[in-house]
Amino acid sequence: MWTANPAVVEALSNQRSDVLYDEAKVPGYQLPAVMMPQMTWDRRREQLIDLFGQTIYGRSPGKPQELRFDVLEEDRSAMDGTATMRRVAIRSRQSDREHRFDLLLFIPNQRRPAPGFLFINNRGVQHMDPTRQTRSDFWPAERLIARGFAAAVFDYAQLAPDNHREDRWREGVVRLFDGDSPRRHDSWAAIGAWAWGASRAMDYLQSDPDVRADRIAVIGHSRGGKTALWAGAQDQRFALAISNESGCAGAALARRRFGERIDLIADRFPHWFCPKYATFSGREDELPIDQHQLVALMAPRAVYVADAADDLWADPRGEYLALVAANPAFVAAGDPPMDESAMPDLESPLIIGRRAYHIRPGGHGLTLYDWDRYMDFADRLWK
Ligand code: GTR
Repeated sequence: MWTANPAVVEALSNQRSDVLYDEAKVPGYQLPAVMMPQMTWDRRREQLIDLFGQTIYGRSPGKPQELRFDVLEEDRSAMDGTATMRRVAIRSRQSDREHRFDLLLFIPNQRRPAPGFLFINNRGVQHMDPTRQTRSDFWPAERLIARGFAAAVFDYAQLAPDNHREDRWREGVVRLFDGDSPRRHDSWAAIGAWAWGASRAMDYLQSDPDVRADRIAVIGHSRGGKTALWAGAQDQRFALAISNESGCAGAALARRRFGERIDLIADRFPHWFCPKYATFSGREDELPIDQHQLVALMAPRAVYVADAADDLWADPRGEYLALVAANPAFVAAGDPPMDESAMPDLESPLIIGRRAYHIRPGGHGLTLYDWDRYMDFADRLWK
């Protein structure tokens, strides 16, 4: 069973004495129930999504009044002839306002229609070069194509700039829907906007005959991982959600208060959440929900949660425990339960039915090791 390296715990604790990195000091807590007696999972799902919307991410609008896809560019012999590249403009219209963001897509020429990974790119367009002159391990498109997966990506900043100064984050789809109206306690914000983008990308993927839209994983790293979970929870078309080191407001249990906490995240990134969220700073036990329920919302679909050993800020154990605490929803779907005391060691991926977990050595990042494990899991789900 994995336990944090004491030297890492000590170093991080010395850096920030106000942050909890010591497992022995985690407070006792009681998690809210995943399922409710006398309530179908469909009904409970709606209720939970409503609660996450009201409390953390804000309530998202659905499709805009008008939605259009324009293929801007196509190259049938991309990646040395192994893939077809498409660049698609996804255009929305709502009460006389317009918005556009772009989806970049590579489809393997050997496998059509192809299952795929939709990546929420939170680290800049240098990781998604359509010409492939610049390549990146953060989004290793060639590697996905070589294993027969379509690789789709969008730049999250086109949906909502990741910047709270002068309300810059409103300048994407938030303005499209809300104009300049003042925020309510449950208004959506940047994470909601990025997740909305994933659903509009899925709208396009469903229209592309070369893609198996019923076999799409939505994946993101860190803030992108929080977004992937929220997108997957709300949009049941995603067959798999992958959270890479998503941490606080992602896969990590809030009630543990380990590593990053509500007060810390809401202070630095107020634009990610609805205004209500910050009011739970220091009152984690009063949250009507916790993150294991977000993970559970993937049931009966699949979910992969992964961590890095030195990234205690994201609370690896708290993420594993969230996956375990989602047991009722997955067991009801026919999976075996996961075991609290069976957190796997480094580089020993654990797959229990529709849930998977791994922790690798090293720090915060999305690596080829992580991608390879995600593809292994997808192969297994969709063989
Ligand atoms: C950090 C933030 C984390 C995580 C990370 C990232 O600064 O505290 O919640 O989202 O950024 O996105 O890389």
